[in-house]
Amino acid sequence: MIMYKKGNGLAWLIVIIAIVIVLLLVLGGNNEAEPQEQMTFEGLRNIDTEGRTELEGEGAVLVDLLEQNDSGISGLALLQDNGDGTTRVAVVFNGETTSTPRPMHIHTGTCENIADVVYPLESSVDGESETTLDVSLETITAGLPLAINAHESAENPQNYIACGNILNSGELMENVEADGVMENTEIHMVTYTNSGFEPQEITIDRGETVRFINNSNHGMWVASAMHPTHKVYAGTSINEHCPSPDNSAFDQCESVEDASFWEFTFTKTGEWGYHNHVRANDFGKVMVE
Ligand SMILES: [Cu+2]
Repeated sequence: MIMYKKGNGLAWLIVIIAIVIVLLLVLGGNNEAEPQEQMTFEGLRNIDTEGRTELEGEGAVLVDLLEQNDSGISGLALLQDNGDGTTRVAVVFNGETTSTPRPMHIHTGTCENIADVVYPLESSVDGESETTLDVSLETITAGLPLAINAHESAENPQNYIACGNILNSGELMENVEADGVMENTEIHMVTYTNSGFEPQEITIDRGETVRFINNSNHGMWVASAMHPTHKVYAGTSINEHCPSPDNSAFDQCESVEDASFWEFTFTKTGEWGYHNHVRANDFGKVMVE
């Protein structure tokens, strides 16, 4: 009798687990099939860190457009894949005071070193612009480095008013030569903005590289914990390991302004805290497995 009851209970448990699994699969499948919600200009203007993280989690790319040449105009661009081989690019500007249309393009290169136009965008009018590009977001980000640039007016395109580097929110595969063999290696992106490092924590495999991209208005000097000695990763202090031409100390050893990046390849497993040595309140962590 007792044995029979036990068996019965187990059977019910299996049935319930099976129902839960089926429900999860069905609901999960539905979520994936839903097209991404199109963010309004108003929504983009008022987006917070949580909203940004959510959008980036859905595969969208956000680009901070920083003021150039004292224009007083800065903004945010959102690139969202429409799932049909097209990409929506929505841009909002703050500080816009005239109704002059601002020509905009996606260029190759970075804001520091801007090159040819790859994708023209609709001009921004009253601080708003929306374009549908005939390419998938994957195709766009495969062409990095890219930058979104806004020009003063059709009459004065040589005057830039705002610019932002397009940074892949995920990873970038890069061909690197190791021991004479071309290998595909993963480069993880961390963006340094005016509000700190993003993402603040990442997990990578040993031997992989993290690219720290300065997309802020000030200097970036990535350095291992602890400030100010930077001893944790290398075991040596800043005075002993800087300058570090072999780049083995997890210390950038200098502050670099403008759009630029610094890379570090982690050869030791562990949890490696770091900070911006010239703004030590901004910090992050790389978990190497
Ligand atoms: Cu420091």
